[in-house]
Amino acid sequence: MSADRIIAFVMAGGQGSRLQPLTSARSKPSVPFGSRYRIVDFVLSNLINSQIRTIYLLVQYKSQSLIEHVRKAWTISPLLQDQFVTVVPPQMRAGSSWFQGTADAVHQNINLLEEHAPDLVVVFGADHIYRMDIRQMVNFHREREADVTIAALPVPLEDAKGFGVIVADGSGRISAFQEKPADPRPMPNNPDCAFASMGNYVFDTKVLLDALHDSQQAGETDFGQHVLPRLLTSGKRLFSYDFATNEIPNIKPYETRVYWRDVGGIDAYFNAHKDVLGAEPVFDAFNPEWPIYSSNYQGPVARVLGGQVNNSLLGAATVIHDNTRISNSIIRRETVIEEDVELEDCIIMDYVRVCRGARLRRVIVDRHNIIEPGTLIGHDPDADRQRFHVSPGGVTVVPSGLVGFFARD
Ligand code: ADQ
Repeated sequence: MSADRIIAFVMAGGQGSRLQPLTSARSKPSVPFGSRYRIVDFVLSNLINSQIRTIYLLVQYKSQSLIEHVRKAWTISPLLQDQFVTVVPPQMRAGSSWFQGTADAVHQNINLLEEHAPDLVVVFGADHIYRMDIRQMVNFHREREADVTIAALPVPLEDAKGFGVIVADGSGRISAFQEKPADPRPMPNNPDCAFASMGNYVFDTKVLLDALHDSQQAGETDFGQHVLPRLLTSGKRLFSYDFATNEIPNIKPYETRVYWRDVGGIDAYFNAHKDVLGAEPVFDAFNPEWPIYSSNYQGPVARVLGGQVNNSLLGAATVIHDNTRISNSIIRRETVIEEDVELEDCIIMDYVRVCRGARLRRVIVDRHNIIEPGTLIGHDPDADRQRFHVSPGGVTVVPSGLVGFFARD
C-alpha cells in the first residue's frame, strides 16, 4: 500500500442529459444499475477498497436522490472514524456562482486541499461501471514521477468524439490531449480505436493547486477542456495510465480481466446490463475480495411462486407470480410481477407492479410504476414513441411514475 496521504474528489454533479429520461429527477451517478446498485457505488467502492478513505463527493444537479442514497449506503461506521464520504454541495465559498465545471467544483473546495495537505489528490468521475485498484495507478504515477496521471483506455474511433483523446509514447508520457475532438486521432498500433481518457486523474497536490489558481485567473472551469491542455502546454509531466494493459486484475480468483463501461447513453446503459447476466458474467458484482457496496437494505429475499425465470437477477423483496415468463432481465427490489406476464430483455426497477398479462420486450421501467394489465411495450416502436422514450437502439424507457405510483405495502 502506498504511504502517500491521499484525498479524493468524486465529481458527481453532471446532468447526464443523454441518459434522459432516467436523469429527469436525479443526477447520473444516482441512476440505478444492476440488481441493487447506483452508478456512484462503483467509484466509491473502488476508492474504499483501494484504502483511499477521505472522499469528498461534489454534487450539484438534482442531487437530492444522490444525497439520500449516500446517506443510506455510505454513512460512517463508528468503528471506522477515519473513513468517510462527505457530500459537498455548491456553497459559493469562492464567489457567487454554482460549480461552473469540474475544475471549478474542485477550486471552490480548495480549502479542503489546504486543510488536509495531502501528497496526492485523486479526482475521479462518478459515471462508470468498473472495478479498479487505484493503488496501481498511484504506483504508476509515482514510478513515472508524474505531475498528473490520467487513466485511459482504447475506445472505438466512432465513440471517441465523446471523450478526451490522448496521444502518448510507450512509457505513457502524454504529448497531446484534446477534449471531445471532432476528428479523434487513431492509435498508431490500433487504428480502429482512439486512446480515451476515463475522466479519472491523479494529481500532485501542488501541481493541482497551481493549475486551479491559473485556470481560475483565466476564467477556465473544466479539467478536460482547460486544465489538462494548459498543464501540457506549460511542460508538466502528464502520463496516461493505460487501464486496459497496466491494470492487473489482482483480485483473483474472482476477477480475470479488467472491466470498464461508459454508461452515458440509454443504449450503452442497457447493453452494459448484459454484462452482468449469464453463467459467467463479463462483470460479476460478486467478488468478496473487492465488494461493490451499496444500500444496506434490510428486506427479505425475492419470492418466486412459479413461472419460468431464465438468466435473470431478482432484487430483494420482489415477488414473481405463477405462469410468468422472464428471460435475460433484471428486476430490482420490492417489485411485483403478476401472473401471465412476459418479460424479455428488460430492466424493471424498484417499486414496480407489472400487472397480469403485460408483455414487455427490451424495456427499461424506472422506479414507482404500475404497468396496467395486458399492456404491450417494446413490440411496436411507433406506438411506444407516442407514450414513452425510445432510444436510437430501440430500447423503450418508461419514466419514473409515469403510468402510476406503486409501493409494495
Ligand atoms: P464528460 O463525462 O463529458 O467527460 P463532464 O460532463 O465534465 O465530462 O463529467 C465528468 C464528471 O464530472 C462526471 O462524473 C460528472 O457527473 C461530473 N460533473 C460534471 N459537471 C460537474 C459539476 N459542475 N460539479 C460537479 N461534478 C460535475 C469527462 C472528461 C473526458 C473523459 C470522460 C470519460 O472531460 O476527457 O474522456 O469524462 O467519461
